[in-house]
Amino acid sequence: MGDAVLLETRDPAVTGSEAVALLTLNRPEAKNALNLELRQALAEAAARLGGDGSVRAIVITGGPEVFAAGADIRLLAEKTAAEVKELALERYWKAMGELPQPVIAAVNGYALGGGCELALMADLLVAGESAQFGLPEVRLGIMPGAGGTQRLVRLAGKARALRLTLTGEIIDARTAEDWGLLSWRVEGDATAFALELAGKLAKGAPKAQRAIKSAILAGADLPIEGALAIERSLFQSLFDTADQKEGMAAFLEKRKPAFKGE
Ligand code: CO8
Repeated sequence: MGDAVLLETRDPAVTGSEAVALLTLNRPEAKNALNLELRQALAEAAARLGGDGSVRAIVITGGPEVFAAGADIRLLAEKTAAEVKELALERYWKAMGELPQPVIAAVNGYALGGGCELALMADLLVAGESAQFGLPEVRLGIMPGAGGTQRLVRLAGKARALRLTLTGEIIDARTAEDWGLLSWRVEGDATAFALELAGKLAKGAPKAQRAIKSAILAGADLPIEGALAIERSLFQSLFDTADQKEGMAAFLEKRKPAFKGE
């Protein structure tokens, strides 16, 4: 994996749980621009974490200064359409999109282009006060290509999605919050908040969390009847889990549940 992405399991003293993984994009000299090495490292880290049942929540960050300044423009500058198709950049996002655990993006500084798209892929988006979001591809003569147009229009609506993508405007954390892109806007650094949040999520019931992610993500783009059927089926399936028995017993016995992911 090299050192393009740093993967750490967090100190339980910080998060309250050792089941939290922190992924840090680590190409500060290029503002974490997503070159192939960084994309590959991200994909490998995501695949590893997705298969590790002991990891219950994942934070992805670019560090305190910048989240990511987008696709590496040096990689794409001379490419033809056929060559970009051949690169199949979408394959590097696949493992990230399939993570069963809750994924939190902690954004400080710029999240632009592909960096913004990566942040929008997360389940929960935490922005620090320095965060800035944009899909400025139009200024380079291209357009977002990793879900940006589609995720943005679903989150913020047509008026704001077209405003951001046609003008290349960059918006601050407060505006991103107004537009519905964020789960939390925090004072100061986003990563500290995200790690604390991940520690809490890591104590939750993993199968219930996974079912909730599936229902919301798969259901959001379906007609309501089909979406409700998915919800109903996932809801019912949770009654065959040990964690449902534990969660309800703990409530009735007035104690904290100890979920095992079973
Ligand atoms: N690609 C390559 N290098 C970059 C990038 C980038 N996206 N962003 C910054 N860098 C490099 C700079 O070239 C510079 O390198 P050097 O020191 O060698 O000159 C270094 O990082 C520092 O950058 P700046 O000096 O520009 O730093 P500033 O603090 O002045 O500005 C900005 C920071 C505002 C982030 C500025 O660098 C910038 O505007 N970057 C480009 C942002 C952008 O246009 N992003 C969109 C890229 S296109 C895209 O993401 C398409 C996604 C499609 C994905 C498809 C997947 C399937």
